[in-house]
Amino acid sequence: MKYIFSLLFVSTILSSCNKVYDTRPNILFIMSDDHAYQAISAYDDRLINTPNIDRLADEGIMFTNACVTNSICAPSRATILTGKFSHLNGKIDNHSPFDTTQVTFPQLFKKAGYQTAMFGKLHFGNNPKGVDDFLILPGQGDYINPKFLGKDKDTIITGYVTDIITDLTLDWFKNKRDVNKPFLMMYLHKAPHRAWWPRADKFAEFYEKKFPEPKTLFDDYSNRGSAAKSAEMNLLTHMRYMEDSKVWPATIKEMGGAEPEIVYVNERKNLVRSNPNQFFSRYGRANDEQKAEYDVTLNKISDDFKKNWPVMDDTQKMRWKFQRYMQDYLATISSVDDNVGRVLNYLDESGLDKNTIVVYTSDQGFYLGEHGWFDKRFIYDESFKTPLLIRWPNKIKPGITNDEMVQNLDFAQTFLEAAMIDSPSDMQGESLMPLLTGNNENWDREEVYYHYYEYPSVHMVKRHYGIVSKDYKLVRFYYDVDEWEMYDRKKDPYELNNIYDDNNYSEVREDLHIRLELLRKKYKDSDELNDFYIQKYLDKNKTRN
Ligand code: SGN
Ligand code: CA
Repeated sequence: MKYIFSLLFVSTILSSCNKVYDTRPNILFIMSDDHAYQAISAYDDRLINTPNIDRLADEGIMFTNACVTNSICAPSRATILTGKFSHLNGKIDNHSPFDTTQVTFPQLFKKAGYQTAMFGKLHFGNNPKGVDDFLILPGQGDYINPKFLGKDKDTIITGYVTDIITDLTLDWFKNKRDVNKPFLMMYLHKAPHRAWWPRADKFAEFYEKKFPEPKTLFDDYSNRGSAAKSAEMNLLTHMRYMEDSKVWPATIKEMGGAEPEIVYVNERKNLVRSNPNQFFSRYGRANDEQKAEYDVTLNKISDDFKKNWPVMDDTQKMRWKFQRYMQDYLATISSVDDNVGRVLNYLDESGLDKNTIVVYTSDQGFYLGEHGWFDKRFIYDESFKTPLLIRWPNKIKPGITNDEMVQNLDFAQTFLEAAMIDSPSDMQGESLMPLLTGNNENWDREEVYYHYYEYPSVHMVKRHYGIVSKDYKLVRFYYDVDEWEMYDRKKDPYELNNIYDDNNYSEVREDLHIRLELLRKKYKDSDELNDFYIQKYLDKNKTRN
């Protein structure tokens, strides 16, 4: 109700000049897919320089403990849209359907008179609700000459996906924006998702670079439970020379016929082998001219592989794969950064910057070789945390850093409050407004809740839930095991020592157990719900067989 009054207030003052202006702020929500905070120079400048994304840190707020509720793509997006945990919005993993009858925050913006649009990767559905205009990638989408799903028709657009999503966004700003309405723009990048295909010129540029290895690249997973040991996301064992490192399929064949290194037996006792079709479904999208450009670097990679692979030991192979991984991953980030720059420049030139809240985040973090891994899913920091930078001129003091435990769960309510729209009472987050406006004394959250479900599935990260405060992390892995882990985040920032059974921490442990139970009650999660989702998984698999 209070917002209705403030709106009337704004309208009345301005209508005295014979025109009613809507002064509510615009929102530009920029999200990339799998962008690790380690690959944003405002957070960490050892790997890459991202001057454009860094502008948001310089001119706004940077959260260093921002995290997700469930570190995987579609569930993260469902949480962002609904303001609810996975166990309530039902999108617990990438496979389960999203219940489109639910209220999502863009619908509330549209209803409240905002003009709304979405371009890029959503990851589920083909008809996002609450957006006036959209072109979205089907599922994961493609990097090269991607297909987009539209309101009226689908279309294939020639070019590189990150540039295209930006072109669409800029075109909307320039040609479709209703100047009488505030806007909500969801500008959603596909990059840097696996298989990390850069634009051809960046591919060539980054192939020449060498990157520092993380301290835990050769982690042996000792002092932890079975989940870290059995996950299938190790660079040496599970990353593929062909599809990931981009060695030509023909070269792989020539080198070993049966592709000795690339085949492994997974937890489900399946033989996993490289799939040339997967390689060609990506590279093969390029037209002849694009292929010619890619081929220059692809040939270099394969020549190098041919020369070095036969004489490399496992340590050297790990290092080789790490460099290849970083070269491509960071090359895709470089395009994201350039394109964010294009959009920020447009805001400056058009004057829209002054009344636009710009948010940069990712659907989760990612491992860039930490613990020897790629991918995400775990509650361990690199995938649990996510970048979060917000600029809002005259509201957020430029250049501030904040280490509160904030979550993607909070986004919907934050945006709604900023736009003076009431949020539904069943949303589970908290508006970040006190932290944005420097009223930190009005923020009293001490810990957050996390729950990951997608198991058994690709990368084989066991189901787990837990509580995380600035100081500690307590986690329960369940389903085919029942194991607890606990970490001292301040003393053990690399999370190498499970202190669950350490008597020096028994009081902290008991306290965390109680707090975890309270959080589960508060957010309405329970063992019954775990059983419900496990049964759903089992039923689905039964019908499949
Ligand atoms: C694909 C990837 C996985 C990734 C999932 C989920 N394999 O299966 O590495 O974890 O998507 O990603 S790939 O060989 O097909 O690239 S998510 O971002 O959609 O959650
Ligand atoms: Ca993702």
